[in-house]
Amino acid sequence: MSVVGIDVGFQNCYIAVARSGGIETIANEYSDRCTPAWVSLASKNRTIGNAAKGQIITNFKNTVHGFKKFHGRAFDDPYVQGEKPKLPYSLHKLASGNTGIKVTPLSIVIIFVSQVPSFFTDAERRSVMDSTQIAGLNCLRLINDTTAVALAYGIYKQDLPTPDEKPRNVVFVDLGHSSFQVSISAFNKGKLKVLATAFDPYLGGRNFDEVLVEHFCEEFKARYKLNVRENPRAILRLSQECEKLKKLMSANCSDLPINIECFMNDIDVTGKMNRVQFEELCAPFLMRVEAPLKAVIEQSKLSRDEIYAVEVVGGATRIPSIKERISKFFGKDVSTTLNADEAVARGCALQCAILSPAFKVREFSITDVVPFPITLRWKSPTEDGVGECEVYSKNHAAPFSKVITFHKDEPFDLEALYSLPQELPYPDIRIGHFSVQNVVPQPDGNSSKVKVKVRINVHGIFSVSSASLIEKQKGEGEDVQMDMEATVQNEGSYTKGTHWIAPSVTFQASCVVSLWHVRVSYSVLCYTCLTLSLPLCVPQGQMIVQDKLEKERNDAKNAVEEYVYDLRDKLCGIYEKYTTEEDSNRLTLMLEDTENWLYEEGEDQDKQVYVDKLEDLKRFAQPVHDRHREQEDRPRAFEEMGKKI
Ligand code: ATP
Ligand code: K
Ligand code: MG
Repeated sequence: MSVVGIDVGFQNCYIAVARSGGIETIANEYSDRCTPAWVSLASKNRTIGNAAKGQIITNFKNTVHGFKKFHGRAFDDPYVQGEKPKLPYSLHKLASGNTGIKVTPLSIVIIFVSQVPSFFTDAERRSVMDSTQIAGLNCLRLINDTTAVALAYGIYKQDLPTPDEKPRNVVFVDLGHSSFQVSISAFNKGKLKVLATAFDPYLGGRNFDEVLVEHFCEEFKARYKLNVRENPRAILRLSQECEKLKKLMSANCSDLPINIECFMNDIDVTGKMNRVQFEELCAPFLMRVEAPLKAVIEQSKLSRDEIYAVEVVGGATRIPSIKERISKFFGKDVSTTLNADEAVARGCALQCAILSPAFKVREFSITDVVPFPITLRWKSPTEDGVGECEVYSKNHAAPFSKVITFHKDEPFDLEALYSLPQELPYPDIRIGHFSVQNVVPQPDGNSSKVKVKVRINVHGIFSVSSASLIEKQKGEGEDVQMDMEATVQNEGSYTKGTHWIAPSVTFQASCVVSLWHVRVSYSVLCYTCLTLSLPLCVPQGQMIVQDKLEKERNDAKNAVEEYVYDLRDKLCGIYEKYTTEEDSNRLTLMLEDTENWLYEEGEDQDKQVYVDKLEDLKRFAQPVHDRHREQEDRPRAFEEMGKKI
């Protein structure tokens, strides 16, 4: 058994492993502990990490990054639509309504999963569970970024207050490439309790890169008359240079240069920027740092002087003015005692070691929170047609099960949804639809008591997990629960794809809850790291099959492409004298159509589609082939005949 913690960031991935000597962040084949969250698909192979990132300029259409936020998202989601024009690769709508990435739909996450899975809340977390399942990984827990960091902070502290003393309250801030998360945890010996979380799901280092890109696009337009926006490769190169510049400015106040040779139209470009200018340009983003800090402290009901420390992690917290703002808000210096890049992965590995029987680790209990309140809704003949109750309030402890009692004389349906649409990063508030079946009235005709159990599990996933009917015993006024304790046969079944198939839940008793529909297409930003335990040799069977299929598909596509080029060459060459002008024009047109098709609709089709296409082409061109062969063969035949004679 290997005990592993994985942090799949929007930009960077880290993997930590528990060993007998402690937690170790492992290095990739480039001896780098940071692996870019990039995948590149060339026609015949795929690359991951640094190698993939290296292909961004040459193979930008098929080099994918930033896919973490597409987990479980509907294609029509405003976030997805907003990202679309910024991406060098294309997105498309899957049959389920979810977002697919055009290189090889679905398989993008699968491919990555073999190395490092990624994920989030209901829809996203389910999507991640699919991915880990497909990769054959055994995911023990999905854990909050900031909660993993809190664990990495707390577990080694020898001087935490005893359980009956006042807890030590620590703020954790994680500003990554794409999102901003804050939490407050209360520590006592052997345990941590998250008090509150807050976030800006759309604030991260990338915004600062984009500000610089925008600035230099304008500048280069004015100075060099270059329309950079029209050239995706130039934008990519400029983004890389701007990110470097941004990092340099964190350590340096003076003017810093940006130089790109042969940027566009063989023109070399140069520019400069200093930190003061940079902060002015980024003011709108810098201003957004405060809101989550304010929200988290208000929700925790603590005063600022009850905060013991403010620990910052995530690459973008290195921007000096971000640190200043955080420090000013809490009225104390920020601490950087944790490894800003690796803390999440290390916390995950620690959690995994705690959960794994193979390791003896100090016990440390974690209570997390529900980030968004959840409501159950049902049809009701009395309460204006609809009854509802909030089952989990904001910051309610998680994982957590609850029992809700209904008085019913027939089967009924329950709908779970997020209570506060304005708090969600997505427009879709639905979580799931559940049906409570086999409910009958009491023998005396009165309605029955039905106890319904709801649960937020250890991954932060919500479900209606069981229901039971309570029968009144004759003669006695008391409720007695009959022997109909529910047994859930399987907690959920996962199928290939990015959508989750509802679990079939069966009960021994007459009362059944069946989840008949869960189509989730929103997600929440806080669950972004994974604790998983995987056998020493990861079963990659499915991966290999997937790769093999992908290779065959690509080969079939290439065969079409090669045929197009080959025939085109021959039409102007050896076939020229065997085709009429009309035939030649017809074939040329068809080749052109096929070529266009390959770059558009035909870019991403099943193997059979390419095989059929090739057959079609060959059939069309057959008469020309035949005529050519006949002509070639005739003299040869004569020759041979001559020899015989
Ligand atoms: P997320 O958590 O949003 O999914 P991530 O985990 O991939 O993203 P991190 O690795 O924590 O993100 O941070 C990457 C970001 O930090 C990038 O935007 C990067 O440019 C920025 N960054 C790293 N070092 C510095 C620095 N010295 N100064 C400014 N920004 C930096
Ligand atoms: K990271
Ligand atoms: Mg991160």
